[in-house]
Parts: sequence; structure tokens; C-alpha cells
Amino acid sequence: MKFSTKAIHAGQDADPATGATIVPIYQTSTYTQEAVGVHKGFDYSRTANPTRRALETQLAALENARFGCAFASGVAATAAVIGVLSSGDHVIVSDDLYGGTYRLFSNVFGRYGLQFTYMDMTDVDAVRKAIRPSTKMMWIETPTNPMLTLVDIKAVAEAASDLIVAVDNTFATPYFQLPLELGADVVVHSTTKYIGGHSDVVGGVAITDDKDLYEAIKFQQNSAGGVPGPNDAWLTMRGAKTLALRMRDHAKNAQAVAEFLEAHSQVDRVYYPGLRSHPQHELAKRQMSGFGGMVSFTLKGDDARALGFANQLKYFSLAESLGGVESLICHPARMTHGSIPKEERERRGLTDRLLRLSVGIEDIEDLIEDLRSALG
Ligand code: P1T
Repeated sequence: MKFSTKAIHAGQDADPATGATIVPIYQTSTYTQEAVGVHKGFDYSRTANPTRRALETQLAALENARFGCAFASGVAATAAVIGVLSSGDHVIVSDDLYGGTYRLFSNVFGRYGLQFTYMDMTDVDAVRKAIRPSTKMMWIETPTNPMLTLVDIKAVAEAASDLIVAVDNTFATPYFQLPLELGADVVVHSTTKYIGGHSDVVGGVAITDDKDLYEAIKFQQNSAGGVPGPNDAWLTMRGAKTLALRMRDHAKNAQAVAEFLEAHSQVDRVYYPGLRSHPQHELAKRQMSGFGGMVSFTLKGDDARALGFANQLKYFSLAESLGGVESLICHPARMTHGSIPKEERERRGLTDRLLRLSVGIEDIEDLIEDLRSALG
């Protein structure tokens, strides 16, 4: 099966009970058993629910994997993957990543004795040298949020050999990047973003083809219980059916926006892997089949100018999150990445002047006109 066929059919056979063509929302917490332990494979909805299972099957298929665990948010999925580790274990993490992931690692799991080293994972030799006897996992975000830096998944996976390699594939989506095929062991998504695609539901998923790792994540899912309800699972599954269509338009629009910004006299720097000026454009072409819908940039002038610009846009709403059909603009330093200390942020290039666009799938002429008039 090809990508969109899987998005529309994997896990989504007609309902065995009623013949409903579309997977029903099984709004139930529990299941009547014929006798103790005799049931149809479901006994309690934290453990398993048919609507959630359909979503898990659909999303695993999109990453060419067998197993998926859905969660109530992206950070809940991240927490479940980190939850397979034990106190004293060490994780190497790419040093530019979503602020909420940084906060979860440093301020929650750090207190439980897990150790995190944040580093520039574009330097694979340095990554190899940072491996200690206690290192158990590599955590890669690529492209990174918000600097759109790439990590060479294949090279890091080779350096990591017997470690667990986890990739947050939220920005690229499986439509443009398949980390498991490049040697990663587990993929995490905030399905709140492109997979759900309509900014109307929060969710996450962890996907793997490794049965033991799946069992360990599934144990976390059931034990810590951060599962999505059936309504949220259903909305996410509906959104994911059109992932390919949306991603093609997101990428086409983002390329046009990035090129427009790069050519504008008021713009200082543009970060988009699809630009020839992106330092890792060649890696992007090799590792991804498209460059995604996120564009970051700095304007000439100070941060007050950047904020003023953001407020003047008509179609780009000033909002956190990304990946919906509508365009958004965000000021990462004050919004999504505010939990990262300023010094560390700035070391990564995430200054107070940086703006991040989630380029939607509106007509590109309207988006460019909006940017042009706010820049003017
Ligand atoms: O928000 P949640 O569904 O819990 O997902 C967390 C998350 C994980 N990974 C990446 C790469 C993310 O970007 C996010 C969430 N990010 C935003 C809300 C944002 O605006 O960047």
C-alpha cells in the first residue's frame, strides 16, 4: 500500500459490529465480559479502545512500522518513551528542540536521576565522543524547532549502534521523512500538529517496529495512563487521512514564503531547509522527500520591530502551535521556547528577534501579500 492508501485504509476496515464504513467513536470506558477474562480483546479503555487502536494502526502504517501507542499529547508520548529508562541512565539530546521537551527532560525527569546532555548533533564525531557507559538513548529532533537545523539520522544511528535512537518527526511528518528506515528505533509525533492538521485536537504518538520497545512503551501507556479519549483519537485519524495532500501544499507555500522573505530588503536571515542557502540543504535533499511547512526568520532591527510586524499580519495568527491548515506566526523566545534559559536559547541562535511561521495552505498570493504589506 502507498502512503495515502494507508492513511485512508490502515486500521480502518468496516466496523465488525455494524458495518459502519467509518470507524465509530467507541465512547466507552469499559466492556462487558461474557465471563471473567472472556471478552473481545478489550477490557478497559485506558488499556485499549477500538477507536484509539484504529488510529494507532493507521499512524504506525504511515511510518512503515507495526506498532503505535497514542497519547493525550505530544509531551505525553515523549514522557512514555523516556519512561522506559531508569534512574542513572544518560540521554544525548539535540540542543535545539521544542521548549516543552527541554522542560520535561530537565525539570521533570532530571529530578528523577536521568541525565541529559544537550549538544549540537550535527557534529557526529562529538556525539560519538559524548557516549558514556550509562548512555541509553539519543533524542533527535529534525528539523529542529524553531531553528530548522537538521540532524543526520542515519549517521547518528550508526554512531549510536546499540542505543535507543528516538526521533521527534513532528516537523517533517512521515510524508517527508521516515526515520525508522534511516536506523532510528522509535518515532514520536505531536499529532496536534500536521497529523491532526486542523488545530482542533491535542495528541501524540510513539511508533516503533521493535516488539520489545513497543511492549515497554505500551507498559508506560497503560501504567502512567496518558491516553487520548476516543473523540480525540477519531479527530486525529480523520485529519491524518489528508496528510499527503496538506503536506504538499504546506511545502509548496513554505518554499514560496521562504524565497520571498530571503529576497526582501527588510529581512535579515531566513531558515528553511528548502533554500539553497540553508547550510544543510544537501542533507535535507537526501534525508527528506520535501522540506515541510515551517519557516523561521529574523528581520532587520530589534525585537520590538519583530513583534510589531507579527501584530500587523492578517492571515498569520499570532499563536503557539503549528501544522494546521491556517497560517500562524510565533515569537519563540517569548512563547514556545520561553522555558529555555535565555543564554542557552541564544547560544542556539534563538534570539529575541527570531520569528517562526507555520505556513498554512491558504492561497499563496494572499499569504505573500500579507507579508509584503506588513513588511512595508
Ligand atoms: O503540544 P504537544 O502535543 O504536547 O507536543 C509537544 C511537541 C513535541 N515535539 C515538537 C517538535 C513540538 O513542536 C511540540 C509542541 N510544539 C508547540 C506547541 C509549538 O508551538 O512549537
